[in-house]
Amino acid sequence: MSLAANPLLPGCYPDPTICRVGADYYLVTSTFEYFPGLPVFHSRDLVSWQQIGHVVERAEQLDYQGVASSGGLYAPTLRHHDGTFWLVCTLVDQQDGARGGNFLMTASDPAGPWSDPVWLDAGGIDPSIFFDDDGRVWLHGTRLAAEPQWHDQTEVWVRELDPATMALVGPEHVVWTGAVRDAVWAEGPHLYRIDGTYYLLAAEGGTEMNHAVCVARSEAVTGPYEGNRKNPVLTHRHLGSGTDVVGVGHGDLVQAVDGSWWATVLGMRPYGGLHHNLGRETFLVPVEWEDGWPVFAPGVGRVPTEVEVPFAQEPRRATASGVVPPGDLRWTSLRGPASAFAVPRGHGWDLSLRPSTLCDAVTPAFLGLRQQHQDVDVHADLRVALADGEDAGLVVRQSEDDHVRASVIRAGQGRRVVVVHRRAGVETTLGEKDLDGLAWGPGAVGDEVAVRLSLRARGQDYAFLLSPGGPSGGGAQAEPVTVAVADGRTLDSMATGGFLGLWIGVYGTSNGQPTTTTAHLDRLEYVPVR
Ligand code: 6LW
Repeated sequence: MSLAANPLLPGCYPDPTICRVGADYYLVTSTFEYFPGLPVFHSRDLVSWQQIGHVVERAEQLDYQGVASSGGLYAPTLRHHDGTFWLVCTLVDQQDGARGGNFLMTASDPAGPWSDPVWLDAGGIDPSIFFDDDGRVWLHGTRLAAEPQWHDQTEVWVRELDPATMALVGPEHVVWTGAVRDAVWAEGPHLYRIDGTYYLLAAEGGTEMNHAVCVARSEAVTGPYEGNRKNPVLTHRHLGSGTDVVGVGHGDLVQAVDGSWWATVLGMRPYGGLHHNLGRETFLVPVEWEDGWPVFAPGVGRVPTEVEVPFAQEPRRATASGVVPPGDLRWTSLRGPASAFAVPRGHGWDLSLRPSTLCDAVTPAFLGLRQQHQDVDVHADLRVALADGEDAGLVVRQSEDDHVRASVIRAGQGRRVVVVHRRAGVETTLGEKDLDGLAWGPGAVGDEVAVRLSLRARGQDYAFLLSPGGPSGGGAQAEPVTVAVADGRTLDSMATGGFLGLWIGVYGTSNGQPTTTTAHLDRLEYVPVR
């Protein structure tokens, strides 16, 4: 027996989808504008999870340049059938909708490589795929109702997919609009056949405080579906905003090797008020069957902090910590591969500055990791000889319009570290230090400035610190200087809108000018405190 600690995946890992192949479990989550996209995790026991790859890792696979933050890759579904892994997902382009739609990719190894997309002739979001025992394949998804009876009413549709041609065939069936009248966004549907009955699991209420998991069943895959009178079968919406986990919904079911049932769901952990800077995270919930219906977290009725997994042998996963080397799968860029501007070197990266900035919905020179812990220290040892008008540094990122940058800047001969808060597109300087005026000097060789920029996140206080850098690791010895403290309550999606948790990363830009400058990130350390 072993205990799974919830969340299974801390940080921005929303819309989890899970499947089992023999003794192996695989899980994928949404990634929106980040690249590589759709991380694939593996476990042998539902307790310890290791990332093994990404579904989207080639620029040619999908083009999401220009797609603004919180557009991009939404709510995937992962399934395995007959030796092949199938993934369906939506690329959302909120700007003009000219690109994107629902697509399907396949792989023989879930670690990759995954195929190029096959675009599906189906609108809406949250596609899912179901392989019936009789060999037929059914695609389903959600979209705004054509003739809504209430605000944000959606409908879940089901249509057959011909796996030979990957084309949708036959009539479409609208099977579900939610369990509760007036419920917004019946979404994230998944079909299963269990003991001969078809089950439809779907979220509703929207992916914030009113989120819920509901279930319906039918004798035929195309319906009619009968809702469970106990719906919603899992929600935290009645627990109030003061509860530890909120917004629980978007479930997917898996049966373990021993016959037991489990669900993955998303939820948020607010702190410092109703703010959830880590985003929507992946949780595990035990499921049992009673009278032909699933009961989520029996006897408890809510997402447990720890889940007993009787068949698990392995210990809990080690907490992520320390230096994050270039090969670490946590590194992500934006909308395209980091190889366009970054080269691994030693424990870190050489980062070629780009004219694009963090405010542009393209691939700026940015490399970051999810903030996975409320209290965390992140240290970036950075060396750079900037040209006039360029800047490079550490950033806490929600989006193009909302982030805080602690940057080395050069204006004329003056070199400074400046902390700028971009909030809803408007920039405010929170603090600055003149590097040339500091007693310890910038640790510079020639024109090069060597500094350690640190983020010390303690709850909603995001302090940006500066200490001397350089190969001697001076940053570890000198007492850091606080440049500014940003209020994290302004950065989470409750404050900014959107679907994402925070990322912490490094960046460099020439602010629109041609450049040959390379910033050297000697190493980045991510050290969780709590
Ligand atoms: C996703 C929807 C949802 O498409 O949020 O929580 C949307 N559920 O199913 C974006 O993650």
